[in-house]
Amino acid sequence: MTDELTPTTQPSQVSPSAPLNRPIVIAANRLPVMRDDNTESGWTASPGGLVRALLPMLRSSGGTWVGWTGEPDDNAEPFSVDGVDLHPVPISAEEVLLYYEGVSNDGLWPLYHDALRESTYDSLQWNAYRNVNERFASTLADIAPANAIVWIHDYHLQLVPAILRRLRPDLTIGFFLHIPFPPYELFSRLPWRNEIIEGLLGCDLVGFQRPMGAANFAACAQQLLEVEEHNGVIKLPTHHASVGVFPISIDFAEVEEMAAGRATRKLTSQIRARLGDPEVILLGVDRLDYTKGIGLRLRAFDALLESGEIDPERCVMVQVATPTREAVEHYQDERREIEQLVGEINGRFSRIGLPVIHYLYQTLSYDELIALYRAGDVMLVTPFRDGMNLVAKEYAAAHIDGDGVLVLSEFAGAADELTDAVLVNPHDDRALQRAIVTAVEMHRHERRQRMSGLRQQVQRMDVQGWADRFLANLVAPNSRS
Ligand code: GDG
Repeated sequence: MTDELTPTTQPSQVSPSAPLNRPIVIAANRLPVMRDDNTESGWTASPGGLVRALLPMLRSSGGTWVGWTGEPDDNAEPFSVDGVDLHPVPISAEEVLLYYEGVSNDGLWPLYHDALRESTYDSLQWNAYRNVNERFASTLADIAPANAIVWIHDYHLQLVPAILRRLRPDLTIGFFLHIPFPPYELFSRLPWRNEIIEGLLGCDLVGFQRPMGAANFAACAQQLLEVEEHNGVIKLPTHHASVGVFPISIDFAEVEEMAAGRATRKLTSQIRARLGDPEVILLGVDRLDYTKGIGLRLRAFDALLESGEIDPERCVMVQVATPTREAVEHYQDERREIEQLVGEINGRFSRIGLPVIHYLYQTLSYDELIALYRAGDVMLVTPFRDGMNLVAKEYAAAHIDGDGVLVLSEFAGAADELTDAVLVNPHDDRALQRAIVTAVEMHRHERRQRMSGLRQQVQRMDVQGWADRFLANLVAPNSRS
């Protein structure tokens, strides 16, 4: 990377100021709601900081969220939840296979995460991806009020910005990529590489989690389309596209408040008791995804039990692996491998009534998750590659007792900010084992000092600040003139 890219190598600095006073329209593959028979509308807001940060903004700006309901061939009419207008985009069962499971999750996902699995490039799938992107763009063009701000999210919708700009040049268009953007050497494998870059350059502002993602994108644009990037701005005949860094975060206050509740405290004690009151609880919480490094972590734990560096009478591990993308073959393989490993390790090191690994292939309630974070003495976040990793930030926010150690992969976006974690290269098996032992044996004084640093950082840079900074940069004059 050259120094010319410096403006994109630090989180963007324009600070939020006055409210935007312009309608905002959000587009993401999924609507921020799930079906709930106990509510009048039949829907309830999905859990998660992103939804909580964006919904109030939409409510006050009179904006809309455009996305898929998650059910194939669902022709749901526009509806409202908690005062926010939602506009469904229908996706057929065939498109789910081709656009969602195919291009998005079997093609782009592995490639953008350093090609950890073989990616599929199929022109039939790509046609479906393009069609769905065109449908999103024309829906946005139909419903966005004049001069609105449109904020598009993630790798499923990378063609939308350019199509939308052609249809509605009056709009201000931003895009945020939640996952890493790969280096040119990997990205250039894609048969549709130019189309994706052209799609994203339809934006006024393209945002990334880490400086490297922004720099990779700018380099790909320069190499593939021969555009000039200067000070984080790419000048195009129709407009200027800015490139910036906006590390996403969580709702710190909400997690902290939940962690402090009496019910959580009770549940945390129950969890510890049910685990046999061990001295140290090691915890992993991930979607069961091959990027998250669950297998590496289990193998490191296995090696430490084998060598005697970790005593199964003192330490237990809890691994929550949330079901995800179960129709994609790579995910079925990953699940089989992890479950075999858990079985082997438990077979050798458990005692009757006291498994050494407690494995849950389940989605827990958020309350249970927060209680589990509180119970965890050592949190293991060891992805091979991750855009940010919100679990790392949630763990710090939940540790209101000021104790607990985070072991964090250098390859997670969170590693840029959470420098008080025990940072590790998870590809180095011995280094990962050493990091786990360091965390387990760490002196209380050091644990508290590091946890205080982690909590301050997450509190200072929460999800509301992230959304405000992105929007402030999107409407800032220097991003478009
Ligand atoms: C993508 C990027 C980036 C997990 N298990 C349960 C549960 N969760 C929640 C966690 C957390 C979220 O899911 C996972 O977020 P991550 O950031 O760790 O990972 P991805 O899903 O891969 O997200 C990632 C993120 O987008 C945001 O930009 O950080 O890098 O890959 O919030 O709490 N929630 C509940 N039960 C579970 O069992 N309720």
